[in-house]
Amino acid sequence: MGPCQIIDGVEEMIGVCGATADTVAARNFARVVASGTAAHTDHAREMVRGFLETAKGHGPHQIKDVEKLKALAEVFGIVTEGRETQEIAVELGERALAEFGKQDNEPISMLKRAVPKRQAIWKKLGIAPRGIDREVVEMMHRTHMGVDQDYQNIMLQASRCALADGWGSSMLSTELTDIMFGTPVPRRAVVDLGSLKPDQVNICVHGHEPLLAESLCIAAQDKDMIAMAKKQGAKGINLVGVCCTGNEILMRRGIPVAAGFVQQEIVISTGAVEAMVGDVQCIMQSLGEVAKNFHTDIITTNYRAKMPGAIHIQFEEEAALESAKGILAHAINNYKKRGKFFIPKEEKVDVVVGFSHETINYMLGGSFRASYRPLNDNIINGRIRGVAAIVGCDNFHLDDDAHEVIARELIKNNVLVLATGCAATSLGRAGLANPEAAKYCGDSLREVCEAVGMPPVLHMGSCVDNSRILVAATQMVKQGGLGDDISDLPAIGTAPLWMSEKAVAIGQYFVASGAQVVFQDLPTTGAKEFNKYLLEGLMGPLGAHWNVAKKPLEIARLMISAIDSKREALGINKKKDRVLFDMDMRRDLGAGVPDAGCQGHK
Ligand code: MSK
Repeated sequence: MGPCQIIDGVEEMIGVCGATADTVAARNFARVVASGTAAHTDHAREMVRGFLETAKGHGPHQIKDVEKLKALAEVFGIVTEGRETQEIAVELGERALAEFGKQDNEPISMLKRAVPKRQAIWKKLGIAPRGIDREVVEMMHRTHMGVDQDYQNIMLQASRCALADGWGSSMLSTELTDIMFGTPVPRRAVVDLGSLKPDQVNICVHGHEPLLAESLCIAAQDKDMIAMAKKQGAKGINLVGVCCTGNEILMRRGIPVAAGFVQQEIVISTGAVEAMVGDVQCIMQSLGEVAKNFHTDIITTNYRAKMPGAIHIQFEEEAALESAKGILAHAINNYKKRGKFFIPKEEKVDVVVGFSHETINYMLGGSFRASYRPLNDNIINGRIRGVAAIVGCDNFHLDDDAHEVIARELIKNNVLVLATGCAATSLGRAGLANPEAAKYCGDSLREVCEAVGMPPVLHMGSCVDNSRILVAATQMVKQGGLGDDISDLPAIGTAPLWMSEKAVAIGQYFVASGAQVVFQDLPTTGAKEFNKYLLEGLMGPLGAHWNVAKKPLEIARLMISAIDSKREALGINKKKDRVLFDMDMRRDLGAGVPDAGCQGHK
């Protein structure tokens, strides 16, 4: 009678209640989506609450991107003309907070940003999310024993729940975080363990919510805190990031990322870290055990996430700066206890990060005529074969260079790569997120990268920031020439080393938005019909489906072949003679290429 994990064809083919393997697997899969959505949603709620406090003038942060504030206010139908920034921000914060607990049946506001065809698909299927929390609750209810027994119907709610994440909580979090802390712009930074400093107090910020990390960044610049560090014999305070909170401060402040998910224990084992400060998500319980061998303190800061062996110092949002200083003081007092340590010198890789969807506009379109036109034109004329997202976690299932192998194969075949999360850290470490990596690209992508000075792998932020990819894909469709829905774009995503439930929620919101995704496995293979439905059947209602490929190169080739199929459907797959660029043509590249739009595209 459960909890049920039954497998097609193995002795009992149905549960005592009559549930089939397909029903059971669909329920479990949908619960994974709900859990991932809940994680992003709870994170986003904290960010919205922090934004509202900031809008009201409380705390150490400010409204940094007023233009973006107004643009988002318009999505919510908030009047901006003739109003003070603070007034707009407070109304936006309140409206955003209401999206979580909305009880009417109207779709959440951000869905309006999607292209009309996709909105119509959601409406027809009845999967436009209504309230963000409500979709998680309904998913949990419908997968309770004896409720929804039809795997196709379960997947409708799984899609609605995932969309509440992608177009709801994650998108709200990214946008409001940008407004508050600044929309990322390209900047040089470093990744990996070499970012630890031998003669400074090293503090790692780990987890996901940038409210803590940003407050620590401000506190670390405080002259009293620096003086305190010097009194202990250190030359200063060195903040570095781990996992996605690292990506948040890397994107906005250029603060280095020391490690992704799988290296979090290694950072401590350098012996050079005074404190690892975490909030929520992806923080291994083993850190406490590893830290016992060193002077490092593990400091938990969120009442939701405590662990044995850690010190808990609650981060109080209402007194953010004071909380941050208290945490830093604790770490500083640890400096004198540092024993033998080892910081690998050779591991210090340059990256160029900060590719928000707005940056892509300016980068390719120029500051005077920012648009996605040049990107679309370069895809239409074949210089860029398509766009691939490499996102999500790292784990120990596959070869640990899977991200790199996939990315190298993609860029070699002229596919532009967008990266987020620990995948982006890993690609940064592999040396692919800087403009010099253009040399690894196929000829035509290399020409584009060199002309614009951009890396072939664009670091777009943390795992919550996958919503940037939804916006970028939507902009590409709206720009014209590449069909009228995300499902028409020569674009595809992968999370080859996924391990977090959030990655499954992300995968499902991409599929429900019309984008194909590839994972290396799914926990559904024991239920043949349901598995087939995920890998093929979702194409019918959603225009996209999941894919599975085991080996990194297989994943890359599947992605290239999916991109080519979309190019063929758009009629832009004709091979073009290679044209050598003179200086004028290179200059023009940023504003659209001479023969753009002449390819007979739709
Ligand atoms: S931290 S969810 S391991 S990307 Fe966002 Fe990295 Fe995956 Fe956690």
